[in-house]
Amino acid sequence: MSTVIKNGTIVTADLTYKADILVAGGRIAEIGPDLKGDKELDATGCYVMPGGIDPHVHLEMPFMGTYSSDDFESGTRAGLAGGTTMVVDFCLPNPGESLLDAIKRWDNKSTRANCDYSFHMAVTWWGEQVFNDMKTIIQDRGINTFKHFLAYKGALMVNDDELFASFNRLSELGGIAMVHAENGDVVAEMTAKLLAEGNTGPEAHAYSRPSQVEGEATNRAIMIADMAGVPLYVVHTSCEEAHEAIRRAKMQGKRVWGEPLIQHLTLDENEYFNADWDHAARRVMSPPFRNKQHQDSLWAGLQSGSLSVVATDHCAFTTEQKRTGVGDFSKIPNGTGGLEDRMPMLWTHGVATGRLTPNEFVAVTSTNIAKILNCYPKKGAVLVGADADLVVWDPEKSKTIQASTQQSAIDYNVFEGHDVKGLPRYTLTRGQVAVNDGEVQTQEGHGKFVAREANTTVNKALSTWKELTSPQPVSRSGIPATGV
Ligand code: DUC
Ligand code: ZN
Ligand code: ZN
Ligand code: ZN
Repeated sequence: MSTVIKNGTIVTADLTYKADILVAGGRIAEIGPDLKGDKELDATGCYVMPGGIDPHVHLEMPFMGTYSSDDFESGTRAGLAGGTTMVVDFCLPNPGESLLDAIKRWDNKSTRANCDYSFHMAVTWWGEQVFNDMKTIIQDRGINTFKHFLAYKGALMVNDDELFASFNRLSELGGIAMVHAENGDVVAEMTAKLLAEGNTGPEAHAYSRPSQVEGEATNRAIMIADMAGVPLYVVHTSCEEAHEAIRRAKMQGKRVWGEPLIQHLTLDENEYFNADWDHAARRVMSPPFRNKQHQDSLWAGLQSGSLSVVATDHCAFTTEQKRTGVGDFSKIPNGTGGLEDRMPMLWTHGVATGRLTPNEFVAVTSTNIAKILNCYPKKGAVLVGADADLVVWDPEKSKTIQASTQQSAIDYNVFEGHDVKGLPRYTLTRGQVAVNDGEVQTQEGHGKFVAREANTTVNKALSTWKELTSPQPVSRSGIPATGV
């Protein structure tokens, strides 16, 4: 059965034009005027765009003594409701566990996905097994991105020697390095000091991770990636110091990308102050929300292209889960939701305010990350042959965000009460209608894994450094001339 999307305006990362789209067999079969299909979806007054890709989610993730509450079913349903048609989750091996065993657990969880998905692999420990498994994960499993936590000391954190070893291995194999960039040693010290001084409330979480810890770790990761010759993707860039390091690296010709979250773009540190315990704790995430100056920096980065992708780090915990941290902020499970709201919030605060063009919106919500992850143009494109992951976007449709009507499994929403204008009329996942005239009609298990190949030829870091090959012995004789 074919479906035709009629009377809409197609918006891609670089073009805006009027045409119909014929969808058949889960893919885009034809783009042009006056197309006919078995079924019609009316896109009058709407933009037809590539479905959103959220490259940073944690669904049913074991973390801080519990599991994040949205799983692959509710998480992808939330995504589709908001126009997101693909998510990328992080597979987290336990200490000492092989990467191949860890991926089996993620394979089992993800069978319930309503839309397509892929995985990043996390490097949570280092050893010969990980070194060997990386090759299999890249070459046989189609996972070319590896995340490293520079924070969460004593749990997920890797040290610089491990980081350098892993980056070198990725450089050899054509993978992409990712980092959660916060200095975990400094955070641990500051946390202990704050607690010892009696600062136990959720606002102390923000004080324990100032922007400098992120700026330092981002710059360190960039320098280490440069020495290893590996491209680097910095997740949840939340502050000017980190953005500055990324900007500088880009100007120097290094292949480095930064990913702000919709939460950091639209919510600020006041959420932790003058707020009751639950309100503040529900917003505890790492990095924490920042002040307006940092927000302005992130918006400027999206406008200038120094920041490339808007994600969510969707990692949703219920109020009950958050309350584990009453009396000790360091025990509050870190994480916030955003999958359903990323696209409407970015449209409302980005496009409707004139900060971003609709084409830039498509670039930062879908096309840029599809290219970085090496799944373009299967994803992130409106092209014949591409997967029919599409959103028919109604710029006039509005709502007030409310937990009571959301798809997510948790009992609150960090954007509660925000008005958004710009919502999906239809969302299609590989041609199947998952949002039908605003109504969510997902199919559990419809989602398929998206394999992504490594790119060994062009995916090197574009460092200004020479390749660090074996050093040549230098023969010197005599006394150096003055000044040498
Ligand atoms: N930050 C969070 O807030 N939650 C999940 C992991 C992370 O890095
Ligand atoms: Zn992180
Ligand atoms: Zn994360
Ligand atoms: Zn708002």
